[in-house]
Amino acid sequence: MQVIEGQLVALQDARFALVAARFNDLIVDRLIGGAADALRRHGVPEENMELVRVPGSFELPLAVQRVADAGRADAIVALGTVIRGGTDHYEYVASECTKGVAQAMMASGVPVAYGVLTVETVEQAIERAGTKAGNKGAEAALSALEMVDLMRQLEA
Ligand code: INI
Repeated sequence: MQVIEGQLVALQDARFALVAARFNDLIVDRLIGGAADALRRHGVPEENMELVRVPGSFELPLAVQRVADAGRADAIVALGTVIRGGTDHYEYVASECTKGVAQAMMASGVPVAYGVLTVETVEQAIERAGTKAGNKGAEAALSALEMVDLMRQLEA
C-alpha cells in the first residue's frame, strides 16, 4: 500500500502565518514563542514567518480567513487562550472561534493548525504553554509544517 504522509520538513519556499489573540497574552505569548521556535528549529527561515495579532480569540477566524484568501501563507497557526470565567461567555468565544477557524480552513483550502487553548483555569493554561503539558503552540506549528508537505504531495 502506498502511504502518503507529510514530513516534518520545511520546504524552502513555504510561508507560515501565526495568527494570535492578544487576550490572555501572558499565555498566548508563550504559545507564539513555542510555535516560532518549532518552525525555526525545523528550518523555516525568518522571512517566511509572519505574526498577525487580533484582539481576542473571537476575532481569529476572520483574520485567518483574510490571511488565507490573500495568499499570504501556505499554512496558518491560530493561537489563543480561552479560560472559563464565571459566566457562559467562555462557551460562546470558544465555540465560535473553533467553528470559525475550521470553516476558514475548509473555505480557503489553506491548512490551519488549531493552537487555541480552551481551559478551565489559568493553571491549566500555563501547563500547556511551555510547562508540564508541553507547548500547544509548538505542537500546532508542527501540524502546520506537516500539512504543507502533505498538501504539496497531494497537488499533482
Ligand atoms: N478572548 C480570548 O481570547 N480568551 C478569553 O478567555 C476571552 N474571554 O473569556 O472573554 C476572550 N474574550 C474576548 C473576545 O475574544 C473578543 O475579543 C471580544 O468579545 C471582542 O469581540
